[in-house]
Amino acid sequence: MIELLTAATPNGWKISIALEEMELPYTFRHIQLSAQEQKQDWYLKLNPNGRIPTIIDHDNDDFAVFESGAILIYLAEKTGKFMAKDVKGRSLVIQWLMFQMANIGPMMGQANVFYRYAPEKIPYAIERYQREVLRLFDVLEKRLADNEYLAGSYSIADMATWAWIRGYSWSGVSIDGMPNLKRWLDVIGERPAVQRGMAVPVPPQVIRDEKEAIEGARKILV
Ligand SMILES: N[C@@H](CCC(=O)N[C@@H](CS)C(=O)NCC(=O)O)C(=O)O
Repeated sequence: MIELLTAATPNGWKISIALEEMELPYTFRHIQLSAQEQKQDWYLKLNPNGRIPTIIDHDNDDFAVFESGAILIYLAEKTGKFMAKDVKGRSLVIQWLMFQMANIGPMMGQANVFYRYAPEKIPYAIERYQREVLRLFDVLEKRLADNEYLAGSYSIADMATWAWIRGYSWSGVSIDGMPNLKRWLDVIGERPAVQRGMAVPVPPQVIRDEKEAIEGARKILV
């Protein structure tokens, strides 16, 4: 059985979505980020970066995996699902997964920090990160104009990217004028496994009280 250590954030949802899509049995443990549970010694032994998500594969010598992109690749290779097996197809999935890991997540994360959480509003920082987020969205929009999904078939790259893009309004940007991105967001959002994954560890609507979300995020920003 896989154990998922997670919280209700985009990087956490990627993995619960993937576990649901892959129909892998799993248990989950909610890590209380605002209580800094992710910085405790027992957790750092599993994830030296002190962030969620982490998985422990109890069917594979209690093997722990951290970094959400690495977890997705591990699960795809374990199940043989949602990642092509030929060299080029596999590379395409990894390219778009890396694009999410290195760009979409970090830039939307910074846009959220400066637009939503920072007690002091710094227009230069807000504009810089929102502009970069929109540039990245345009890369996706162009890719999705000719492709139903990012890497051909629906893959772990879509799961990882979708979990972030769905929160575009939280970053203070709009996807108006991006019909392909909107189509892709809607199609993936309708998948029953995605909806089940989004309810782990708590359904998004439960935590979408804006004030509570901002206070929680401020507690972990250093
Ligand atoms: N690159 C990491 C990023 C993980 C990450 O930033 N997780 C956030 C939640 S989305 C977190 O645990 N924050 C708590 C903290 O910074 O202490 C991954 O993809 O796994």
